[in-house]
Amino acid sequence: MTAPVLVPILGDQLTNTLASLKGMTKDDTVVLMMEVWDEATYVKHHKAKIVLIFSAMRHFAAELEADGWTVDYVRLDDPDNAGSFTGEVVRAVERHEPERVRVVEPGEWRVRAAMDEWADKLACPVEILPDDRFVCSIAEFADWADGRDHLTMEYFYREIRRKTGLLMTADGKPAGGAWNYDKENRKPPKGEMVAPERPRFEPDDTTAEVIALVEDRFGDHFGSLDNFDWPVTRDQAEKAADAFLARRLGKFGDYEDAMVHGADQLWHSLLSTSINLGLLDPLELCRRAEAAYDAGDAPLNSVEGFIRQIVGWREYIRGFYWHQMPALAEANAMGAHRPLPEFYWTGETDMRCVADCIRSTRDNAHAHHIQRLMVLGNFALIAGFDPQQVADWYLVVYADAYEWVELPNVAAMILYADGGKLATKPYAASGNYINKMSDYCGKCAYSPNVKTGEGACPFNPLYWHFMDRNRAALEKNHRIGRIYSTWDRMSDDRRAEYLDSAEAILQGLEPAREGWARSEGD
Ligand code: FAD
Ligand code: DLZ
Ligand code: SF4
Repeated sequence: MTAPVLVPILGDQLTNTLASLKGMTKDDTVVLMMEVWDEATYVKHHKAKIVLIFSAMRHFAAELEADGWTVDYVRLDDPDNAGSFTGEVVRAVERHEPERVRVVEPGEWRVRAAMDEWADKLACPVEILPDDRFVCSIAEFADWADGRDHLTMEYFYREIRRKTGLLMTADGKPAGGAWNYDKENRKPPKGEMVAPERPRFEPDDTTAEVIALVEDRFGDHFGSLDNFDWPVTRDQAEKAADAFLARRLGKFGDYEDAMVHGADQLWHSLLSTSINLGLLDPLELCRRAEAAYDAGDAPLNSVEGFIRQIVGWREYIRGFYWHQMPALAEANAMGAHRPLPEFYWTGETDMRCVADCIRSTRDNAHAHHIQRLMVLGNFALIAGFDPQQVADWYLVVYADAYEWVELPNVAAMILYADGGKLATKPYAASGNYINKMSDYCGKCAYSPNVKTGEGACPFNPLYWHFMDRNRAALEKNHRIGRIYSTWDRMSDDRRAEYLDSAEAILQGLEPAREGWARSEGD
């Protein structure tokens, strides 16, 4: 073989049509895949997240080999493992003496910064290709965003609908006459709330081997491996998608914002882990959902809602990340500095909603969107937790978390730490919202109807504490200005009761011990 082309494929690039493989011939290409310590520990990822990624990587490598590609796969327990992407690429260049390195841009800023140094460190040229698994490139998003004060997702989403033709009529109008059926995505959980079960994938020998490795090397990381059943191959991911589209898409729209104690899946797709790894093509999923609508098999509020999450929110969040980095990682427009409390890691709290979301997070490395946003995120916002600590938590605990998707959701969507570029107002809410959208409150130690003092739902006084302490920043926002009229109409004593109750709750929060998210000393 003449000097080959070395094609590193990262853990979230498990797509057999990846840009770096396109146009390559199998006999002059060496694919490099690397399990590296740095990636597994830059935050102490949930054990199930590491198992998912390593197992999916091993399966993907085997599939590429079966398809005729040469794969140089470096395992974590290889005694010569250099511990980092850069170290492993340097070693691989020494082994294979390639003509060049050809790689797809990574998802994360941190990795891009390292990759940009490869050209200086390697004895061959480096070609970094755009990741064409997104509908909107980083450059296209920047063109759309530059010069705008508010990066309203809805306008971005309409552009993508036009670009892809998804749910568009022949004369360029949105299907059904409206762009967005968000108002039809908010049914509270009433009556029978039992959704068809998703397929579960028992660990095979490869996954079992990885589970043993992770228990051995990362045993002190957060989370349980008892329920591990994520799809780890394209075939499994396709089965999960088939089951969602056939059996749950229909009610996805109605119950998108509903929460039920102990019901971790409801009508959600649970496809984010597979999409983010590259096992599923997001645009193809949307086209399949659209076909279900065209065939009369699923209603528009569900199909539009699902498509909006994927080609709307997911694409927008990724563009936003690259547009706002690196400042986004440091952003703290609300001046929030309170340490994250220990119960975010242990789940030991009397708040039934929070405890249930953290249980699902620990057991499944997953919680659904409204749990992440309106329970865990809302509490972090109104209690004023430090954005970097909150971002670390979300990056650790969810199996679908990579900084490009986690950070905008945390810093900009839930914490308003970007000062309102993404969200038009903070997603702050009292216990009423959670009571309306869930069955949590009935058996809680607190009551959403008690506003202050003994037995009060903590979300109630913290909501007003948040509004009061951030008045200067929020009062001029026309979407929340009227809230201050309500606050001002209360008597001085009533306001003091709210603030005193909130202070008592905040004083009672035990800060998390060091070492949950990052190794002590990092
Ligand atoms: P479904 O409810 O079935 O939605 C369908 C798909 O839409 C998802 O699979 C996902 O690909 C996409 N999607 C929906 N909302 C978003 C969003 N806000 N941003 C990006 N994609 C979206 N999603 C991640 O993939 N990784 C994360 O690290 C992540 N962190 C989050 C942190 C916070 C604070 C919040 C509020 C949301 C976060 N999300 C994240 C978005 C969303 O909660 C998850 O994508 C979703 O819960 C995954 O479950 P699902 O596949 O069942 O989603
Ligand atoms: C998250 C993760 C982990 C835990 N381990 C690896 C790894 O060992 N090798 C790898 O190629 N990728 C891993 N990943 C995913 C990477 O962190 C991800 O590809 C980059 O952050 C770029 O988004
Ligand atoms: Fe959560 Fe408050 Fe309801 Fe308890 S009463 S479940 S803390 S919203």
